[in-house]
Amino acid sequence: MTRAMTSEAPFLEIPDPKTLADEVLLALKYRVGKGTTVATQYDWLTASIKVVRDRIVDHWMQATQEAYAQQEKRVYYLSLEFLIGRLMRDAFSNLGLMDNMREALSSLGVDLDLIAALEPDAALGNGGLGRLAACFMESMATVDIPAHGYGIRYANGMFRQEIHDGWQVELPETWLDHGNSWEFERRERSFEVGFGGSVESITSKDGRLERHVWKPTEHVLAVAYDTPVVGWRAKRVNTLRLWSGMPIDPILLDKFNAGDHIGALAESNKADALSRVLYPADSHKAGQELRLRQEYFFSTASLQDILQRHLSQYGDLQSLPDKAAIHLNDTHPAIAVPELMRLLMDVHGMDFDLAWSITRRTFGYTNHTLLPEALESWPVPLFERLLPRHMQIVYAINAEVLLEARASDQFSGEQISRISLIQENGDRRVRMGNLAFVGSHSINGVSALHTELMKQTVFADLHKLYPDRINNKTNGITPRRWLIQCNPGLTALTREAIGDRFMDDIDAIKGLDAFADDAAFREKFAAVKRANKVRLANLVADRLGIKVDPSALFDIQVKRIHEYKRQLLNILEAIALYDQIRSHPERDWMPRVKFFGGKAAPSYHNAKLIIKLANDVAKVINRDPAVRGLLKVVFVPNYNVSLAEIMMPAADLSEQISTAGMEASGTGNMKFALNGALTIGTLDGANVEIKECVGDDNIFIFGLTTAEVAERRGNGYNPRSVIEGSPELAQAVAAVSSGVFSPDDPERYRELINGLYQSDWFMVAADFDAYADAQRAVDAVWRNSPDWYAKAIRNVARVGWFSSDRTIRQYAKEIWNVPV
Ligand code: 26V
Repeated sequence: MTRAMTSEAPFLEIPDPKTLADEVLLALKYRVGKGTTVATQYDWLTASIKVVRDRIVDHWMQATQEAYAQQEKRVYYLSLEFLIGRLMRDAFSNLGLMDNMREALSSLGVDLDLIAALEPDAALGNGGLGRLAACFMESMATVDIPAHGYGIRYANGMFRQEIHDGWQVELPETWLDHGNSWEFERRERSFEVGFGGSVESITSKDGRLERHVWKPTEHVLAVAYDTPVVGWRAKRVNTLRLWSGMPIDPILLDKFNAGDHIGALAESNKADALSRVLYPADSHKAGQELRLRQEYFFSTASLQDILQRHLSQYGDLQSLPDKAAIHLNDTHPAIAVPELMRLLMDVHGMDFDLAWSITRRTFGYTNHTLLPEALESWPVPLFERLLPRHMQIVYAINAEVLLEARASDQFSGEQISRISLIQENGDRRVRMGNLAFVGSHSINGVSALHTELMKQTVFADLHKLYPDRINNKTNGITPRRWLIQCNPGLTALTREAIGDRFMDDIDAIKGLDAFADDAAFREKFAAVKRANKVRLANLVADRLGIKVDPSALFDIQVKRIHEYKRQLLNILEAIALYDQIRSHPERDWMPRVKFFGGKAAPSYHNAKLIIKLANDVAKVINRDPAVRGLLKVVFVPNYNVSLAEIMMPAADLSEQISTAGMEASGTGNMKFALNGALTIGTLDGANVEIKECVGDDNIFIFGLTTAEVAERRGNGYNPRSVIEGSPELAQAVAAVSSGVFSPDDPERYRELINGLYQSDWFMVAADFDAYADAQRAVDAVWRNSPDWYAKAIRNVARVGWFSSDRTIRQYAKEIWNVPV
């Protein structure tokens, strides 16, 4: 073993390929129980993961011991979603093992890329919010913060999407079929979780109320599964602890022994259900009881774990806020606020005031959406039935907050009712956003614009009451996964141009800016982009049988399908362009491929219809000889992290076209720009800040601003007159509603289009002409290839700020109060 000075990892011991090959053989024999002659590709994958995991464990133990010995403050990141993707490449790369491992495997006749492709995606999240949590875990390890992620180990993560005859079909994703080589099951680390029942009040002899005891009627066990998360150059290894539901044995045994086999099975199913499936909706009401059960299940298990760790180290819970920062990723774990109160008061005997002070000093909360339909609230009767003690505590907190609000003498009755944790009009509901807000010392938005809008809209009154709490932390992405691993070509070219410093300090990527004007460099950059496009073209040819030309402009919109993200605007523009190409064959059109990808919530009718429309439009355009290959439309099924890793590096144009004010931040926008795509986008979410960084000349901004959207909505927006006033749009809309793309069912899109005429809440019509003009401006720049690549290079050079390392350092300094 040498202390290698490879540029990949100068601080690490890098074993030579021979050593690694021997380790893989040993793992294959003793961990998998196979010899080389019978080993499947999958066995080689397992053996390789075990080898790298063993090395990670060494660093893990060290980090854990250090955190303990130094009495470091720990960060606990509570999230119902961690959209991790594959881990093997991440681990090889962060440990500096990629090259030697490739060589080691090759010496054994194994192809690293081939086995890497067999690793299932850990898809324990819906989209941006879950992927952000995964980037944060990697960044916390990288910037050396002692942190634990807490979530649920869903047996079925995000569904697998197939497209049948243009329609989305959802299939279960069984990512654990071959086991999970990364995780450690911790049967001994398990906690009881109760539901239902009643609350007993214990009084002292003289009749004073002493404490409350919750007597739940249902009990399950939360069992921990740990996955190590390794940072860049293995600086630190942190833990992602995911909970799995299990029946409590004695109950099961009792029932079984009493001959109640069905009852025993029912217990077991109930416990199982808690960690069976991820809710596949990201901004659509879940509302089901099981969802609230999942939220409580993982919140209480995590808090019990945190308190146990704290008590065993410090012996006293008063110091909790000094040694633990607990972060709520959206309102999904907001039930942790009354749960911590319950544990502190009912189990550890504190009074309300002390418990409340500790609680507020410990929690921070991030809001990820302003969409009213995604703001969580639970019906009071359901809340009360499932969590009777928490209901009492919510009322007690509410009384405290409302008292404070009234005493401040600055609120009307209506404002007070908006501050209340209980929504009183209509059915009574518990507002989880308000609960998370009042229980936290910091509430942050995820882009500058989003944070301002939070202050003006959902949290206006609470912000007035607690003016120091709302702050901004613009999102970020980890450059390890989203540049170094997914784009080795661009990484190598950048190293050649500016050296290796950017790999440790992404700010240094600024150095590329000077190369934008270097013709030779631009050509190399274009060659890298082309190779990435060829890779995507091959994938599309293999999977879909569609041939696309890598020299065409690759225009990509990949993200969840939602009306506010306006895939419909993009499709309508494709139709208009199609029409133009047919009507004006004499013009010199620039060839373009429009790629779409993304999943729709299974219950979201319009989103599923939009997927069908994209596929219907693709079918017509791709087959029409009059188009002469100048335009292709491709819907790539089952968009997930692994597909993103192929699509982001292959993009020329990044579509970020949400209705202004509706996308909290976006993080795909950052990944595309870092990989050298130019953005076409609205002034929404982090696009605003991306524009500031890359400069107005290197981005295509169009459309209404947030203020203009509000103004139009307020002043009687009339989409019909807008559609009629735009010949291109009118034509495209007429084609869709008359069945040009759905001859088998001409009525298919009638309602979707009626929605445009009647309300067009998402301002598709209002922004159409500006969008189409921006697309023609894109064509003009694309035509001048040196200019295009100069802009693309400037994008790469100028978006280092959107690294999640920067975001995490800001959280550490300004919210968590941990050193970085
Ligand atoms: C809401 C719900 C509602 C009930 C059903 C299940 C469910 C699951 C997730 C959510 C949260 C939606 C919020 C969200 O994903 N926001 C996204 O967060 C990204 C990271 O901050 C940000 O970049 C995106 O703009 C934002 O839409």
